[in-house]
Amino acid sequence: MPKQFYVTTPIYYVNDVPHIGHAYTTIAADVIARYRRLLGDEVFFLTGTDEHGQKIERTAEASGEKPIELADKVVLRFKNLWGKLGITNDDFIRTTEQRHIKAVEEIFRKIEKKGDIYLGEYEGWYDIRNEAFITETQLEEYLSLPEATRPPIEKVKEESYFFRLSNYQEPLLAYYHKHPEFIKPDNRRNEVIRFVEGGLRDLSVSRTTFSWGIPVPGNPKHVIYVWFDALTNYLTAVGFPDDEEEFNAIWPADIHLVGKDILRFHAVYWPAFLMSAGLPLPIQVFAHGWWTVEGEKMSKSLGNVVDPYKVVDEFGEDIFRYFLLREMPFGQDGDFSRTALIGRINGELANGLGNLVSRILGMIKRYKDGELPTPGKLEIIDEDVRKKALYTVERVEEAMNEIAFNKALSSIWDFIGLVNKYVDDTAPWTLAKAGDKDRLDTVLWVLVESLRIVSIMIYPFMPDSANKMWGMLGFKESLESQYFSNAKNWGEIQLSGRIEKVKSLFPRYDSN
Ligand code: ME8
Repeated sequence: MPKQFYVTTPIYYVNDVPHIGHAYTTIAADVIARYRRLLGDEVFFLTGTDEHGQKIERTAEASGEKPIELADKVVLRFKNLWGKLGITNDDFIRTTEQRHIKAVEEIFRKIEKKGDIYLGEYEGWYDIRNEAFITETQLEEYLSLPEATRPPIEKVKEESYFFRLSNYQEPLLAYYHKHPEFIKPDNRRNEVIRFVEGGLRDLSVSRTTFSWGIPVPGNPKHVIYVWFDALTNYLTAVGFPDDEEEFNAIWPADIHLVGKDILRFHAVYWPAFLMSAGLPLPIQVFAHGWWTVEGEKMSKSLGNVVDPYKVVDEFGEDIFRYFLLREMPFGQDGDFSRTALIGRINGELANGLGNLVSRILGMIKRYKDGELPTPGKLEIIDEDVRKKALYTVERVEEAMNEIAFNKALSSIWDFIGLVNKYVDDTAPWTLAKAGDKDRLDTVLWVLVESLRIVSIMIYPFMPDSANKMWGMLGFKESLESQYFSNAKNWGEIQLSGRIEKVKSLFPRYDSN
């Protein structure tokens, strides 16, 4: 059985409701999953929630709830949102599930057996917001931050189990060098390498001063460090430790998508735990950038947190998906603003794609009574569209391989621009008036073929609009039954059907 393509998002903390950062990574993962399925791959797409730890325990306490009650409530906000955003995850993992507790206990035992866990005492600082132990060097960085944005830190002194992370400095560096694609983008990879070269201290992997977590096997006074617990989710969901067959068919992950702030956990701690446990390492960890909002850092205290529910209710899932992936190159930072959003909707979606679709379908209704045209001999101007279509599909493939969503979309939109121009240049209305039926049919056919290809290419990004477009084209075969390679089969596929109803794909918005 060929290995499944395995893509993950971080599992999100349930102390807070979903925001644009959560939506961003999850949409990106969904686009990759849909694209891979179009390529014909078996895909396993995982997301979920991170429900243990001191932060969740404290948040629950503050609202007079049990941690599990808080988790049960917030998890629905995530699950419902993924439904609204068209997310096609194959599983949803919660770290409070029994299957996960078992997996964490098992990997802890394996690492202990290897001799990489010992009992000691942790004395130092802890950042509860990020659930992170702070080294002396990091402490200086923390103290240099403006107080308003600095995560609160607390001094901790307690008995703790440690993981011998220091033993993994050399193996990790060797691994990064041997696998340059392991950490992306390259500037982030260099940061991680510098961090590891600076020396690794053993990592505290248990706490005793609160209880909301998975007890250390054999010493229930300790709960396992929440990041040790959370990272293991990627194994739990694919059958670890009991279902070896499933595990071998899916693990290792092909790509872990993470925000830049949690790259260290995924690119340093996680591979070290896996090496220690004798398990294969993920193929790639890709760190994306952060959104500011209207030019400002997004924060609860500023009250500018973007609520994905509101954006979807106002604009719909596809527009949100499109904007997030088009506006900011994956891996860099960017800004979410209403002006930019409406600019892209009006310019690229309503005037660009929407207008093209309604123009073409309107002409086929008018001149052909909705019947799909068949072509005569192609002229040079038609051949140019064909060549550009093929060229575009290849650019999209390249861009998707390097997780450059914005490049893929901008190539597709270059093609849309070219097809719009082709309509103006060939002026089908003049052909209709002159009664040049053969030429008119050929031009309309080139246009239908172009829209067919555009539908396939935009499907991973805007599944709903792609399906609507495909449906309006009147093809009997479903878009979901297509492969990405069909976008390269210009003129080779005979799809049957007829155009019935033409509706507008995207509304225009007032720019104020
Ligand atoms: O970190 N722009 O959970 P979390 C873009 N439970 N992304 C943003 C963002 C912004 N303004 N703000 C936050 C956790 N994010 C852990 C993960 S995985 C084993 C455990 C991203 O709920 C951030 O980079 O805090 C991170 O990837 C996610 O949202 C926040 O997740």
